[in-house]
Amino acid sequence: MNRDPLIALRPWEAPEVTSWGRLPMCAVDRRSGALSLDGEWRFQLLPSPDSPVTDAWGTQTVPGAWTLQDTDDLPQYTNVRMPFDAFPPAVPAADPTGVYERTVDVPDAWAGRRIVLQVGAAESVLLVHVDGRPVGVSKDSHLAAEFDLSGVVRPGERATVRLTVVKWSDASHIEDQDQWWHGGSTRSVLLYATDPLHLADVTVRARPDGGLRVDCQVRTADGALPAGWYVTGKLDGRLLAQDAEFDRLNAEDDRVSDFLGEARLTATVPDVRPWTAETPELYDLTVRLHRADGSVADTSRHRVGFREVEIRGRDLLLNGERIYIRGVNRHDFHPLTGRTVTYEETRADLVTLKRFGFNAIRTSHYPNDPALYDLADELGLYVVDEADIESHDHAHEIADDPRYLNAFVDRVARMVLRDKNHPSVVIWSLGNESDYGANHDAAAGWLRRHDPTRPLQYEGAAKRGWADPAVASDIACPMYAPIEDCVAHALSGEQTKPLIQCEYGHAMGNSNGTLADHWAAIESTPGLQGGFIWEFWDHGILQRVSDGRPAGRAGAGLYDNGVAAPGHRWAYGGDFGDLPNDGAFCADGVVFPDRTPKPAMYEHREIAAPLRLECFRHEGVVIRNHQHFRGLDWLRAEWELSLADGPTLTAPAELPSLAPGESTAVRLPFRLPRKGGEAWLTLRVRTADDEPWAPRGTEVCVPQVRLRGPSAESPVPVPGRSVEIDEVGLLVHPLLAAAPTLTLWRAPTDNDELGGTAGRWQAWGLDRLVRTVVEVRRGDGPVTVVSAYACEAGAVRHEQVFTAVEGGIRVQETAELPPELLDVARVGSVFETVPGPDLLEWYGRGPWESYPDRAAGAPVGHHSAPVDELFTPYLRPQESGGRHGVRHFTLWAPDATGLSVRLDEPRQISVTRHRAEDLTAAGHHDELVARPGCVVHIDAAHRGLGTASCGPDTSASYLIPPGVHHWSWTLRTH
Ligand code: IPT
Repeated sequence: MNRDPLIALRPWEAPEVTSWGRLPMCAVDRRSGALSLDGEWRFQLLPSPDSPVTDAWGTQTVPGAWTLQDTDDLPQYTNVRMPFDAFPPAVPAADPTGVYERTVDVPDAWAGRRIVLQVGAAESVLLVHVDGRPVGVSKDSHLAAEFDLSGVVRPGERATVRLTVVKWSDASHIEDQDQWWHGGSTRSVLLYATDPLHLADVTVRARPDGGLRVDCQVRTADGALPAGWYVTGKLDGRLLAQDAEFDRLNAEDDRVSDFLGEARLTATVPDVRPWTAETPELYDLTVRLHRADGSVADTSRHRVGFREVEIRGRDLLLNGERIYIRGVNRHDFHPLTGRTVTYEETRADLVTLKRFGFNAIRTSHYPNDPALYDLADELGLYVVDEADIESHDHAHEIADDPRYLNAFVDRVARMVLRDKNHPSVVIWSLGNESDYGANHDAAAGWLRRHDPTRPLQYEGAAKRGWADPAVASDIACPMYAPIEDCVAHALSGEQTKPLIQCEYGHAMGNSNGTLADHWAAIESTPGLQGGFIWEFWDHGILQRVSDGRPAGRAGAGLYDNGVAAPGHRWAYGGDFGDLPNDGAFCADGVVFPDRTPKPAMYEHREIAAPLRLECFRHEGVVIRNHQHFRGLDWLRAEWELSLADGPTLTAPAELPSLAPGESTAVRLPFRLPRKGGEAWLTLRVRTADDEPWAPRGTEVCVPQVRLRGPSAESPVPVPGRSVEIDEVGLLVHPLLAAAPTLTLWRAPTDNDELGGTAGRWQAWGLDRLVRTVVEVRRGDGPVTVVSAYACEAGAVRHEQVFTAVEGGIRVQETAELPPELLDVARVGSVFETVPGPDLLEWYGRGPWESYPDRAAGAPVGHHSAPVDELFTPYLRPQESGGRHGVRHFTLWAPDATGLSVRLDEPRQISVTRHRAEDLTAAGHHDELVARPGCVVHIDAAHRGLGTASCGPDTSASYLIPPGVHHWSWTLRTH
């Protein structure tokens, strides 16, 4: 039996024990001036917490997960289910336990001071020993734990700090978030000293009317407070003094004691510049605690934002304004280091979000690294701060289990105590997917008393009734609710709370269909205020293919543009031999694992555009300022007029001066040329100066309006010339390696797979249509080929009429889908070119990938890109690389030969190096082998993408009806 008292207690199977010897959480930041204990620590991994520590030490970098640093305990990915079979609070006997040890030279200068150890994060139970003596225990994997070492270490001497981190515990059952399981000491460790007389906490409240209140808690390490202490503050250099009225009232109420000191600073700041996500104005506050003789015992620095959050009726207001929440769910994530993220990496995440129009983050599903909040304050992002509670697999059992009551209250309270001074935090969240029970109400009760200045939300409570005043959620915050349900609720007359979806728009693979439809509904329906896309990251871990191990920090730089370097891949569930696992469901973000934005990001950017263009007859267009708080002066713009059959003209734009919400008509900068066909007016909008999140000249949005519609092309037949068609009715053409045939199928997207449509297509046999020629009619002019494409669900009649026209061949196609083929992937032609063409030029939506229900962010114009760059490398290969609304395109070879296609009307196309079956067969991007030629799809109709991998499918208007489909195109060679 292990004689260590911390081990003997077995705190890893005792949910009532949330900590022992841990200091209360507070908002005083001790990072600056502290001694960093980050770096190499001696390390060994034990098979269980009660196994004896041996002499076999290796090393590990702290902060870091051992699962990513060359141990045999590898990452495992599960969504809802627990990674082991044991009912809460039990854990398996095999319970990897990391023992970290290092020595610390405690500075001489700390004699007489209070010395504190801070462990930034440990998954999932932390036991602390110093020089062999038990010091403390902590749970709550994503918040720091502090321990007073004053009586334990001696200044001027060396101490040995041991952190024992137990991976599986009772706490794992309430940290069952949809993410990789890791173990380790994953945030910074530090040691700091304060005067025994110190600021134990500081609470700042700053309102947009300039009202400022700073509450200070003053303590000594032990014993009584010395007489005569007082606090002062400085706000941007202006001195604030302790509030005598507060002291007098406290004295009258008998609220002062000789060991609990409370003081308040109050002020009214004139002409305050309020904080908003658009205008993140911050003031520097320094709070000083003085001894009676005026000398400074302690100092605490804060950045203050003057702002106010309130719910009025069913509107969430910031500084009195109803705001839209353009949010995303974000995990702390990095493909090399897991949940260990640096300040710079977090900054890069937030900068990316700002550049793509996001204004809010839900810290799914735990309090994030402290840097996130500092950066959100500074860059301007609203934060829903979420407590580390998710008991998904055993949600129902745990929500009312009194053994977990402490943990629920503790986790919510510690988050609030840490983050309460951040202006960016506008809403608290009680956690995620944990059903709803008395433990939640207990936490909500504490929270409402402690911080009445912010609303709280909890999806599990809200779903008991979006309008129910009794549940612990001030916001109706459903996940993945269909647009129609949200609109219906808002129109029902029953709505009592703002409706802001905590998760929507599941970004798995090629997804985010109907985002624009969601926002059209939100912006036209009072009561709807936005939501948080699920999610920011694709959680692919960089893996060496040779030995299947995580690349870890050695993988730095071994990826680019969303793709892992040769010999590497982005691992998802199962790739580390992890069982059970939930496969690629962790690859569901709007950015690749290296933060490369997916095309869906551009869709979001345009939907969130600060400036809108609205059509206004022929002489001008209407410009609208679509922000809440800012003018347009931070933007500059250029007009573009792009003609389908002509050049793109540009002209400088003078942006009008508009207050938020205002609009005005401006004259068209161009005279529309009589020739040139279809015409689009685009405003290319960039930052006028450096923004904290974007250098001057960064593109912000590209709104556009159509000035003239397409004109139909009527190619002139060349009499007497006919098209070469072989005996089985296939087009013979020197540049085609495979003639155009009918296809009704696409490589299933994650939405197609998980939403069930792919299974139906498979059952029908759409992936293996069998073509037979019914008839080839040849004459003087056009050649008509009638084919039948058979599958389990019936036969599709397909007709192609080939006509020799000036400069090429016109192909007129008709497909007749029987009524059984309701909802196919596409109706279109597919052909392959000979090797050679490698550059695509097109007029249509672009430059990035777009689909029928994700096309709002891709402006119509002339675009070009290398064929290899048209394809989007989703982690699990699937339909990808499509371009919507294409009117004509040319495929060029390096020797300036090529072929072009002109379509009868704007259609979906794709040009890639992969057949649909190649994509379907591959499990990872690195398994794809590029074909030498191009695989070209021209679709009469292409099914929308939707978000059915978790949430609603696409809307009915993006489905393909059975019946007759016509399309035609003209092929020319150059
Ligand atoms: C929802 C979870 O909250 C989130 O963590 C993630 O798993 C997401 O789904 C899917 O990727 S829960 C789901 C049961 C709706």
